[in-house]
Amino acid sequence: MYAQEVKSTGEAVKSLKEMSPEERAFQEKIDAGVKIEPKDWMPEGYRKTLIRQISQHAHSEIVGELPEGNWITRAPTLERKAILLAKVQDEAGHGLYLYCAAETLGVSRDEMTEQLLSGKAKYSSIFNYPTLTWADIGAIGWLVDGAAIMNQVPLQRCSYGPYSRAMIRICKEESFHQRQGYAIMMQLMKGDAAQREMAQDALNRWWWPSLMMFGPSDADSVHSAQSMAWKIKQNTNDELRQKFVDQTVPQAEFIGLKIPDPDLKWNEEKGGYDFGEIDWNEFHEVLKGNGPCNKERMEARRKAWNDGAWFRDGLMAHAKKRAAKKIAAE
Ligand code: FAQ
Repeated sequence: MYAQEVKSTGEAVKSLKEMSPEERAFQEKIDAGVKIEPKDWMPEGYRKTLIRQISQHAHSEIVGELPEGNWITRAPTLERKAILLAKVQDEAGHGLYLYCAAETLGVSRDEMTEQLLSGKAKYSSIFNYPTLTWADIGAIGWLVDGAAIMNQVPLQRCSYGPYSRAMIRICKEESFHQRQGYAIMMQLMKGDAAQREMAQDALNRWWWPSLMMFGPSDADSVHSAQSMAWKIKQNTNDELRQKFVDQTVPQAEFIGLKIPDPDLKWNEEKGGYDFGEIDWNEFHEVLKGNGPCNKERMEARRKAWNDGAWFRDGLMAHAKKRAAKKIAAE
């Protein structure tokens, strides 16, 4: 099977011969490009992989509101404030579509939140970095949303129907997000020396963490081989990272920004850029909770969850009362 060509440290992908009849029929459906829907039979591993990925994706959208939310009150103009407000609201919407898609796999919203707050579920490493200046809002839109789109466009073709459909809506909005970020950078680069320096400084700080968003290199990716066999993922982490670099370097050059990588060089033979080694130690430290803002981000999510307890309790009490009334009337 094609997926075994991907190097992986994870479990070996079963060949068709090793599969049970049910698993084989499932794999044949996937290979034929038929979408899997919530009530269809699926291997437990497929369900678990999707719950893991979709819920972590949802958490990333929600936690991802925090770095940008930091600048809503300080946006430089009314227009920029309105745009940023709309973008941050979009991210909340993405989180909600994704939580709903995960719920179709039999996990509840409360369980997913529990997993985030207990540290069992991850969220994207990128959101553990601080937003120090207005240019960081440009860099997030341009680079972080740019990387998110690169990863999410293929997810529109994911084999699981509800995830694939959620991604179609999300990608439309992400494209606008990326353009607004690039527009901020462009505007700053047309400004004075201090503004240009601010834009360059933001690129210097966000470039490498953006490359880390695509996940570990293919040799270290635990889940890629199986996820590709199940057509949850269509590309490896390194393939998407390379596409992102190739797309972004000319955009930086066009507005006069310099990518902070002395090893960056066009490679005629491969038709793409060679780039420097990612600091994987930094990536793993951020995943372990030791990034610059991990504690702050989790505290904010915990506070939001605790502050909303009265509202959830109220809703439950109301629902229970209505249910009791209905039973009494029957
Ligand atoms: N950060 O074996 P792989 C956005 C974990 S949305 C943290 O390669 P996989 C929108 C991975 O979970 C951004 N953890 O795993 C926005 C696994 O650990 P686990 C989020 C990471 O799943 C913009 C372990 O490492 N997008 O930005 C990261 O095959 C602006 C081994 O890795 C998605 O979630 C990381 N960067 O591939 C919002 C897209 N990378 O789970 C606001 C959907 C890897 O076993 C503002 N997800 N890990 O404990 C995916 O496509 C995949 O899950 C990957 C990882 C590609 C992220």
